[in-house]
Amino acid sequence: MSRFDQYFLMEEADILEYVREKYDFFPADAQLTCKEIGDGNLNYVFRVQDPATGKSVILKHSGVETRAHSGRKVDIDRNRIEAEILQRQNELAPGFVPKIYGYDPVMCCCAMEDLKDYTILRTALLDYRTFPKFADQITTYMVNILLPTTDVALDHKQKKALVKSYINPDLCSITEQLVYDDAVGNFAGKNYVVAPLADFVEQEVYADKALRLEAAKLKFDFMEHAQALIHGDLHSGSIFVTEDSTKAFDPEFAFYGPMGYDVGNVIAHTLFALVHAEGTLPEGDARRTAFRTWALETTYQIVDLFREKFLRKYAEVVTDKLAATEGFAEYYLDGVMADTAATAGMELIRRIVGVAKVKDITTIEDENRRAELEKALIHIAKTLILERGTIRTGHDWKNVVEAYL
Ligand code: SR1
Ligand code: MG
Repeated sequence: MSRFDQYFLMEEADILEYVREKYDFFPADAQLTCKEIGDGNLNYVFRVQDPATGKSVILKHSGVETRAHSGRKVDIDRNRIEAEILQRQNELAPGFVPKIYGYDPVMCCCAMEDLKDYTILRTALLDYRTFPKFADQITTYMVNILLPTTDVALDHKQKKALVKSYINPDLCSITEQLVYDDAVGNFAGKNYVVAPLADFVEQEVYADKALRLEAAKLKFDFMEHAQALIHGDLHSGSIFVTEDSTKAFDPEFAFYGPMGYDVGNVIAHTLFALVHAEGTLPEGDARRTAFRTWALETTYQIVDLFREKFLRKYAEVVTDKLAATEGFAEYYLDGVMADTAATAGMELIRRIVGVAKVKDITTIEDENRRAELEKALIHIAKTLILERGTIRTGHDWKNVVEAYL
């Protein structure tokens, strides 16, 4: 009999006892420390460390309710989905995700590698740090983890079994509501924006019928297009970086969905980082110029490198005979690029008007400047959504982004 045979929400002291009982990472006499370090909306993240050796491990533990105490119940199976997916992704893209040491379905607790030398990408970008290898690394990660999970590459029965295994209704419901419904309709009535942006959002977002129709189409595409096993929440807070390395984590929103959802998310948050620099550094500041150059180049490189690597990988992994027909890979990629543009557009709008805002914009203190930049992003977002079928290459993205920013 163990205290950990039945689920309960663990705190730091419980985690210390739990680690000793379940794992043999540390010597029995080690004076371990434990600290809760999570800052996300959903889970608890504990670092357990042996100060004598510096050795440490991360324990990610799910509660039945979000840690934000929103009253929202979220299936604790998300922890299983996350652990399994990270293991699968480590096989598909070795070195691009943290290592998983174990998963406990009773306590809904996953033990994983502590990436102590890494910084969360958003934190680094808010400090105006730039990462010249990021576009190359994140596109390798996305192509390598997405394409091999599709019907293009997998036996179709095996793929359908995966769709079933990774069905993730609670987390998908959050996305359906926050990214689609609330972004264009404020259906939950909880949206808010800074005062100088309010009229603009009423007219340009909530009252725009054409935009709402496209958002409805995109929401149903998100729900119905079981294309690839996607990360599902690949913003800059879900990515760790060093100068030389990129690792994606926190795939608890993962499910079978449109792969452009991941690519579009990455790009939306590169643009948020750009706007943060433009809104917080004075014009003419060398850091602002350097950051702008990096953020814009990175945005366009992500698109072009993804395209290039996607077509190369497609030829390598395709097993479906019809999907190998000349011209089909390009047709398939066009669909992914349209989803990429549209997702980036929805993500930009929802983070500006909705409840799940990002520090990139909330830390711009001058409300007028913030509203000006948010308007530019909303114009970009609307173009990305309404004209998504024509925005395919880095050059196409440049035309859209630099028309407003
Ligand atoms: C209630 S969760 C709010 C947001 O945080 C997550 O990271 C997802 O982006 C979600 O939409
Ligand atoms: Mg998260």
